[in-house]
Amino acid sequence: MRKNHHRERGGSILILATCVLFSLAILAVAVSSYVSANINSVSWLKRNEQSYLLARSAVEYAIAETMTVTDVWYRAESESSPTSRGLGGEELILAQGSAMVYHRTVSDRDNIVTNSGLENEERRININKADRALIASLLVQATDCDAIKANSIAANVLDWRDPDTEPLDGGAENSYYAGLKSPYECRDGDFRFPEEILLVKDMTEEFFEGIRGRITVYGHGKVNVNTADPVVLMSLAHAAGSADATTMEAVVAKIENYRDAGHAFTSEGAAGILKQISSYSAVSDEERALLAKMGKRMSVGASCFRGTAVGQVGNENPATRRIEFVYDKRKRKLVYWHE
Ligand SMILES: [Ca+2]
Repeated sequence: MRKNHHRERGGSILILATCVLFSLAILAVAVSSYVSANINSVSWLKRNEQSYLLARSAVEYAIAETMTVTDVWYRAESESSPTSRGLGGEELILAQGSAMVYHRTVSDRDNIVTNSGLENEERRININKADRALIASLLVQATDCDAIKANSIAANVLDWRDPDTEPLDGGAENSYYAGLKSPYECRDGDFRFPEEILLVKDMTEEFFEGIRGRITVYGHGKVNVNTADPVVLMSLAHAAGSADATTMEAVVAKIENYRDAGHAFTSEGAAGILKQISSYSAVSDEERALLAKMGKRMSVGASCFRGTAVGQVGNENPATRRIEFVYDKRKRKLVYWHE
């Protein structure tokens, strides 16, 4: 009897000890995975911070490169040769990881192209500076908007940004926006970012898709004839008015051919542009007249640059950070920064 009692006690102690050991084992596993998870997250946070700093370095490097460009006409695009390095597009390889700047553009016929380096912002039309004719022409050239509608939307764009509250012919001011089901105020000031144009009366998502890569709120307001895409060039021709389609197409083709041959326009004004084209291909009187009119909306300079800097650290599960930015060389400051 006594012996059995001892055996039962021994059994209970063994079960208890096993339970304690089992619990300790579970605790040890839990602690170790907690510690390891924390080590991993600390390590990831560190890599994340490093990749951010690398991206910032790439921004600084690209800005420094814009300072070394003395030619005002510098063609920032490298679309003619996608493998060549664009301005500020050198890959920085450091011990911790790598960083570089790239930009994406809507190319010739609506293809998205990724290029190394910076994009010249003056290849786009500045919606804070463009006149009604140019905004309407862009809508016609870049979307399926008809001319009458485009002219009305262009008036709405001008009303949105002008300080007065008196609608232009066919335009819309605060009286229209206040009467909407979900009313909002007309800006009566400059667009702060391109997407704001979606608030303008009759601007649809579809129209915006066509123009988004071709508009900006930065830069001096004239379009750089060295970097503008064919749709923007056609809009400039169209906005000049009066020329027939054949003349407009011929002028745009001659500008493109001149650039594609590796030349750049170097002097401001229609006369300089015309002189350079004439030295390369024959220009008819109609084309000459059209170029003279286009000249007032064109420049040859690049002073604003856009890019996306990407920093990356680690091979497996790399930490990646991106910074999209616009640098205004004339103002010597970053005018747009998005992380
Ligand atoms: Ca207004």
